[in-house]
Amino acid sequence: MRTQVAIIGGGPSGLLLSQLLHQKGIDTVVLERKTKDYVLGRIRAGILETGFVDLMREAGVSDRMDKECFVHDGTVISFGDTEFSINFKDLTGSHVVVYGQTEVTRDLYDAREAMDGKIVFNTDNVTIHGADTDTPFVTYTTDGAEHRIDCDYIAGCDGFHGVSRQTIPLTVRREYEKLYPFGWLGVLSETPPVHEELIYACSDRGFALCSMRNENLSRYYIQCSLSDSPEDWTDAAFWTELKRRIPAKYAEKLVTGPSIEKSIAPLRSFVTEPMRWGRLFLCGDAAHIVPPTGAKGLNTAASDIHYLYNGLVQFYEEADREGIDRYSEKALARIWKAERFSWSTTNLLHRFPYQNEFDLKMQRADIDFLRDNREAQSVFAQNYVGLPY
Ligand code: RFL
Ligand code: PHB
Repeated sequence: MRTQVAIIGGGPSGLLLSQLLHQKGIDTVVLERKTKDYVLGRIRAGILETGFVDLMREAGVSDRMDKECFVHDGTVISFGDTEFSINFKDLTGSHVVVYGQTEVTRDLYDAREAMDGKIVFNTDNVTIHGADTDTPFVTYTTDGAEHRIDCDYIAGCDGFHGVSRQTIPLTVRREYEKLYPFGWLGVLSETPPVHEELIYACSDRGFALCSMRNENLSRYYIQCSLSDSPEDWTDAAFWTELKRRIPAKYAEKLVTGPSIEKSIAPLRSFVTEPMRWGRLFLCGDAAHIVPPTGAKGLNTAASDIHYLYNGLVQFYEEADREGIDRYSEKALARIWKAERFSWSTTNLLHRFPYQNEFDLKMQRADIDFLRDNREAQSVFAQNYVGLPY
């Protein structure tokens, strides 16, 4: 088989790239290790920057999102029983939207299928060959048979545990990582959200987040120990702990119900450099991870896709390699800023095991400064709604 761009990974990054390139007449094949149902069963991000929304529109897959998403003009930050709002609209003129990663992925799959896009599921042993030559190809097996795809370029959209990053030799690749000493326990429940805006809650007992998917679907998180497993937490224990971490006014009106999903995610900051090796480009979680506190994971994947898509179009339409040659540099410049925001918001709002009384006072002073200072709020808001591409 031959294609122009072989895409490894059928998550949001790979599907969005495939769909955008298709609109420009550029041929792709997507290789996905799991089944479609498995990919759609993962509950992940919930907040989209307007840059992401614009890309979905450009890809021609925004109809349902435009109808069903919720615009959020601000967010609440609380500490103990005190709270304040950061008004994105006043401070930046922009906003974010609530539309889950599951829905984004479903819309992209629907669009790819409607256009007969080539997606191969259940692929094993995906291997990249000759990425640093002019004749790269990818091999894989499905149902015991080996296949080969010859291509011009390879997009490594296969997430943190994929093969693409590992293909880049260690003599070329440099990795930067920070692990945090806690995880997030997340619960999805068919209950109305406790508040119309998200609540990022810092408390003596640890961090909590009240988020949502729609009027009757709520997503809540609490900071938990890395040694915990979801089975350690009954629904009742989860709700009790959440209520203790958010202001009483919200705890009193929180509607609880059975969890329909419960999982723990460890928190990590990670960047690999460069994001290009010859004809292989890394995108999304394959190249970088952020702790979810700033809601940047999926959104940084989208900015990578924006740079790569435009670079590839520039190459195929104008025979100009400038965009692809500068892909890594452009993507990394934006990613490091999202890494900084996600890291600093995580530090601001979580309890760390080694914090002493002085550290706690510093953390509280940071939150008070954000509450009282319009410029500090403006910096937070600019980062949250998304830095320009
Ligand atoms: P994905 O979504 O991981 O998709 C990669 C796809 O590649 C496939 N794959 C392979 N396919 C073929 N061959 C191989 N060898 C392969 N290896 C892997 C995988 O099956 C998968 O389908 O990466 P992508 O597309 O870059 O998208 C990135 C986002 O998914 C990610 O940034 C966010 O979901 C991060 N994230 C969150 N971000 C937020 O903004 N807010 C959140 O609340 C939030 N929660 C989360 C998250 C990530 C989590 N992970 C990675 C465990 C919660 C979790 C649990
Ligand atoms: C979510 O709704 O899953 C969500 C929202 C905001 C975050 C992280 C996760 O910062």
